[in-house]
Amino acid sequence: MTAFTLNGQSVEARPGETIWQVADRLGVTLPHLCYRDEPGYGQAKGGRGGNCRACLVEIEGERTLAASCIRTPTAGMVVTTESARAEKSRALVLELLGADQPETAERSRVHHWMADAGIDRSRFPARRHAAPAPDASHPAMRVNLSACISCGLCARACRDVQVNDVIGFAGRGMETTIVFDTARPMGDSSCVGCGECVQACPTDALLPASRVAEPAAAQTVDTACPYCGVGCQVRLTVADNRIVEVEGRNGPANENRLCVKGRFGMDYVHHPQRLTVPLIRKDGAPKTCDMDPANPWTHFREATWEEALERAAGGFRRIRDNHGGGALAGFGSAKGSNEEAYLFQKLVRTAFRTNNVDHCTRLCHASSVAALMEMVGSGATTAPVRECANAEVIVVIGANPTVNHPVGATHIKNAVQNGARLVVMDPRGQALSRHATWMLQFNPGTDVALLNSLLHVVIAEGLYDRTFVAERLEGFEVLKQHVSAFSPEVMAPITGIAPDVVREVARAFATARGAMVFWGMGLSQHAHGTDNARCLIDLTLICGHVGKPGSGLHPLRGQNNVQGASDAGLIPMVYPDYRSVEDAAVRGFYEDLWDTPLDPHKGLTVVEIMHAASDGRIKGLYVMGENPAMSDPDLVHTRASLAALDHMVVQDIFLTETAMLADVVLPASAFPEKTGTFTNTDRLVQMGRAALTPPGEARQDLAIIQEMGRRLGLTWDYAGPAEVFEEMRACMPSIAGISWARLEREGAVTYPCAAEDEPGKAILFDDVFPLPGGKARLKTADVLPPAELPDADYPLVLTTGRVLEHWHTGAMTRRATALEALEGEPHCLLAPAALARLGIAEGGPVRLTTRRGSIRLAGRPDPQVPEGIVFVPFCYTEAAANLLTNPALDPTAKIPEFKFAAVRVEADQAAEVSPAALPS
Ligand SMILES: Nc1nc2c(c(=O)[nH]1)N[C@H]1C(S)=C(S)[C@@H](COP(=O)(O)OP(=O)(O)OC[C@H]3O[C@@H](n4cnc5c(=O)[nH]c(N)nc54)[C@H](O)[C@@H]3O)O[C@H]1N2
Ligand SMILES: Nc1nc2c(c(=O)[nH]1)N[C@H]1C(S)=C(S)[C@@H](COP(=O)(O)OP(=O)(O)OC[C@H]3O[C@@H](n4cnc5c(=O)[nH]c(N)nc54)[C@H](O)[C@@H]3O)O[C@H]1N2
Ligand SMILES: [Mo]
Repeated sequence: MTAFTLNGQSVEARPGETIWQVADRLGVTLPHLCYRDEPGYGQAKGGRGGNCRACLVEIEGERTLAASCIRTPTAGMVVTTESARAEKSRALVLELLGADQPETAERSRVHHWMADAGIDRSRFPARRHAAPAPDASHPAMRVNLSACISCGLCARACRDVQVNDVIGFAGRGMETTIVFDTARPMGDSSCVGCGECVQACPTDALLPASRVAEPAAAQTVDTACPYCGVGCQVRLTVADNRIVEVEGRNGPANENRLCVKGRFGMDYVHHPQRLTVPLIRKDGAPKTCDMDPANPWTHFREATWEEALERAAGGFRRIRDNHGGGALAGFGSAKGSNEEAYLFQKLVRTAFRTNNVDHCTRLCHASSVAALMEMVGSGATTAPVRECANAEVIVVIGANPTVNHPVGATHIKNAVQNGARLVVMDPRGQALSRHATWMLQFNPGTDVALLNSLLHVVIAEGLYDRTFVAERLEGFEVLKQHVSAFSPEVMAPITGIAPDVVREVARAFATARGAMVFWGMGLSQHAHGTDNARCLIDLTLICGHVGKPGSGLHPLRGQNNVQGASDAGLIPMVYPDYRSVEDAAVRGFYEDLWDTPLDPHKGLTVVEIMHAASDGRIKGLYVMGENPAMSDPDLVHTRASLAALDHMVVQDIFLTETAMLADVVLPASAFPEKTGTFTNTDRLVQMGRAALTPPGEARQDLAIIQEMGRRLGLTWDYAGPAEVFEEMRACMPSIAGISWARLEREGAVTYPCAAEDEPGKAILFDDVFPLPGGKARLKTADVLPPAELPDADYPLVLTTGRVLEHWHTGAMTRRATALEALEGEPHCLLAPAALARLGIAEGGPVRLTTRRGSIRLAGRPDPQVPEGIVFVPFCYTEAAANLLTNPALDPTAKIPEFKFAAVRVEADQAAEVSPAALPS
């Protein structure tokens, strides 16, 4: 602590604290414009402000006034903020800056501080005549540089915080101005739309387009983002039951940051196609996905809730009573809350009387979870994303975080800025490649070969952590023996990676003090996905990179609540907290708790349920918040299976492709309309709070599930999510210490958390693994080919995935105005040379055909895609990628091979690619 005098009082500064921060902490208000007291903005690279001079203070013995935002006090310093000289100087600075502020700049902090200082208007003439014309080229943001004070916060936001490096400065003196790339319109630049600059801008120079005019009577609500597993905390500004602005809050996972979807993609909730009344299929209407989501009336009629619920539950009752519970199944939602997931699985197990309950995790990290469970005894991440700040080496394999976990990616890029070395292993290049020390662009589907060769080097060169291996692991000798056959030289022809590079990476990884390992769908979505994960976990374990700072296994969880939905038991083999349905003692516990006999056999998984539907073993399906008619593999078969069901009930917010095949459609609540808890990829349980009321007659998901339960004979009477959460705590030791009241108070708590006075454990397994004997178990895997290899008829490799602006099946994001404006065209990506060789013009029509289906879309050149591969995002209903994909399953995890199929690519003869099917 440093003792000094502030306005005549003795005060103390904490280490590193500036005069401004001390003053602020003690309630002394000082204007500030170029300075932002937030994580990331203080980083060394861009300096920490100090250029606007609005925060000047007087320091005894110094001739000039000092900018308090960059000055740290020294012992005995005498600082005055309220001297006439300081006050006058600050007022003058504000007046000078204010001279250039347009009158209309309602949100300008310059105006705010002027008013605060009692200045009505500036006495100076406006000087800046040369400001460029307002730029409205971006669908989500407006640029008006006549309000810019050149404070540089936007450039720091872009370069230091989000590390996108799009905004820079051009010009000198009075001509200084910010530019996007080389002075392009914002909408044509490489801007990824995160809006960090808008959030940072202290004037109206950068504004969200949604809020150019200030609405009257706005309120704010603190909640979370509905998209990915990073779990960003947001503040919604709401007026007239509409969201007018989204800003990042200082949550543990996002530190005020957001990405384009979170900030500018929330208006899907206001889309005119929201379901507002229950629908019942008209007698005889064909079940087809070929209908207009804006006009359900061709195939459905409106019903009252009473009729729709009775029809929905009555159908399930009839099937259960005639064919047994095993003829029913449910798909719960990783987009819903923990409480909804828990009640949904409880409904399936106790009212349907079957364990046939699953969700999208099956299509996602099922293989990672299977491998983690058998090897370390727990399926969750062992350390949070932000631990990469303490890592010496960071590995990203089979994941594309700048696109899919954009705010998580900023932490990775920040760590690299601060000296961490990054290894990216991916057949495709990506935005992280340029931050990587090693970019291993290896052949798709050869992860086991690559990882085994890394294991080979680490063991052959004796680089593994001997103590960790001896004390914490089982199976090392078998692994050592096994990988001796997989030298980098032997594997190189398979992986395409030079042996020297493999050796270098192996050495850097093994000798790092700490290493964080992130992985995603490129590793998991293979017919050998569990083997891929096993090898990666082996590598991490033998190097001892678990259970200490800067280290950990982190399968980047996808949906905002896929971790929580899995924890809550939306899985056919386990009850909440991953306890086996086949274990009699566990089953007895749940039979007591839920006061009903339970099915002793594990249930069917997502793709197995589809098969059972097509051969008539499953007759009734309840789908809440999933869109399998777009997200499952081999859609021709999947859609036929769904259409073959006797009875399907879909509870969603839109008439999705799946809902189009339903018998009853129930209009539900969207994320900003509900209160509940959500668990992110870091195991952080966070509170989502209702900010809006659902449209029309749409109801809360939790209420709909309960009503369904009652009509199936359950005596449920939960007053709301808090009561459900309390029941969950009673049967889930992992969250025993997280009470609803605590969550309301703290907003976010990490599990496992055993007691209310414990903080929750962010880094797991520092002493034992939760397996009998306490040791982790190494596994071995052999190199096996993907299920379907290219041949003469289908010579290329099809890989599918995501784009930044869209969410999965497009149900939400294609109805978000800015996102659809940014990326509305169905397209595939090919190596530029491959596109040229096929005679396809840039963006020209392409036909992709596999053994299962054919789609037509625009062909775009992308130098990041190697020859021989075509990449297709699966969000476009007009060109659904899953019509093409291979349903071959991993034998352990039952995950389909979304990342590899044999495909034929041709220039399409017909004139042009059809425009988006969704009416605006
Ligand atoms: N914008 C957006 N963000 C999302 C989502 C979304 O739909 N849109 N979905 C969310 C969900 S649920 C999930 S699960 C995550 C998924 O996030 P990611 O795991 O990042 O998802 P993908 O883009 O499907 O695939 C990741 C990478 O795998 C690579 N890959 C392909 N084949 C192979 C291979 O054989 N080996 C290796 N090692 N890599 C390969 C691809 O080139 C790609 O870069 O994203 C979440 N975030
Ligand atoms: N080809 C290919 N296919 C894939 C993948 C791939 O990489 N390639 N990835 C797979 C992966 S990792 C995943 S996770 C799955 C995702 O597959 P899905 O979960 O089927 O995809 P989403 O589009 O996220 O579906 C969410 C649905 O919930 C609805 N919804 C949103 N919020 C709410 C709410 O609050 N309440 C209710 N009731 N409904 C709501 C949305 O309208 C939407 O219909 O896709 C898988 N499919
Ligand atoms: Mo996922």
